[in-house]
Amino acid sequence: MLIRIKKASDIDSRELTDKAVYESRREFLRSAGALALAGAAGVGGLLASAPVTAGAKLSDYKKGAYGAGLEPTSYKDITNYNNFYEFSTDKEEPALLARDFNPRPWTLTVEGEVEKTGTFALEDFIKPHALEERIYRFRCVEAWSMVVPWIGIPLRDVIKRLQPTSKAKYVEMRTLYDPKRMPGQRRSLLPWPYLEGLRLDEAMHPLTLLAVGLYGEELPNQNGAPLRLVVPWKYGFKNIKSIVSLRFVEQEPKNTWQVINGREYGFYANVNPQVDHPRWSQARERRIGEFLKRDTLMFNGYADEVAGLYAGMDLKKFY
Ligand SMILES: Nc1nc2c(c(=O)[nH]1)N[C@H]1C(S)=C(S)[C@@H](COP(=O)(O)O)O[C@H]1N2
Ligand SMILES: [Mo]
Repeated sequence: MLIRIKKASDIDSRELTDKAVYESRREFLRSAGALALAGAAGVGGLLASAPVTAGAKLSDYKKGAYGAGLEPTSYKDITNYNNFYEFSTDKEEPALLARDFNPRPWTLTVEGEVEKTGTFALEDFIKPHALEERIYRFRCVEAWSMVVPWIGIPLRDVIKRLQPTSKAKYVEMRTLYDPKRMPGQRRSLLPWPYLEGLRLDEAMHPLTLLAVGLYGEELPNQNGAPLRLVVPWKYGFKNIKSIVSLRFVEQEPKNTWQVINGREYGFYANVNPQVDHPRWSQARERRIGEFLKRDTLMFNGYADEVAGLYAGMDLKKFY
């Protein structure tokens, strides 16, 4: 099954939730069903037979100092209203289509301007005793938001251990590319694998988290198991899921949404109510589970912590 709607460069997230994709949904689901059957029959092998570990309780984490006054969005909404194009462009389908994705074992590749290059098992990367809960606001570029009780470790702790060289100015992250396990990758919706980047000082900021869980459990597959980025002052698309590689580089990388449509999606993607998306306002947002819209906050409410990173930059130009 291959649905080619348009060239990837012609599309964006708003259109993708539109009618064309909606109409292809049945066919897509049918094909996903066929895949699950193939797995059960042993054709897809590992897919259906491996134990599903997502959802296991995490016990050893400490409570972080963030989230005072924030009411977490329900577990149901956080895990059934997702953007994860590797599985579907629909918000509700990733929960279903990612159900049999097995995120274990998982390895991470570290490359580029860093002393400790190599391939690491996830377990060597994330030390369980270092885990911390952080309740953060989460703001999608589509003008909806959530509050998520993440569990993870500051990315800075990982980066320090890897010892970037003096040439490392940015870190580039990639999602797994495996069309057998990620049915959305059989369509050329996005240039796979999904890629995101941060300036090294953004990556080293204490708020920037590598998340392995939410609501006290390992990450559900649809939320980016087993490891995803959380940068709470940036739009949702920066928060890359199911990461398999970190690459330290000198030049600013081109992130996936910027490649698709650089006029509408930039590298920085800082939440900013004063800079509208070319086709809609970013001044307000709908918090999932709430009725009335809220005002969007500068840097998503984290201005005190992060505004200094962008001192002197024209945020209309570096959007
Ligand atoms: N690999 C990958 N990462 C991704 C996406 C995606 O489609 N693929 N979607 C992004 C977008 S647009 C958003 S809003 C968030 C959604 O995260 P959530 O489903 O956990 O709420 O994931 C981001 N990370
Ligand atoms: Mo998003």
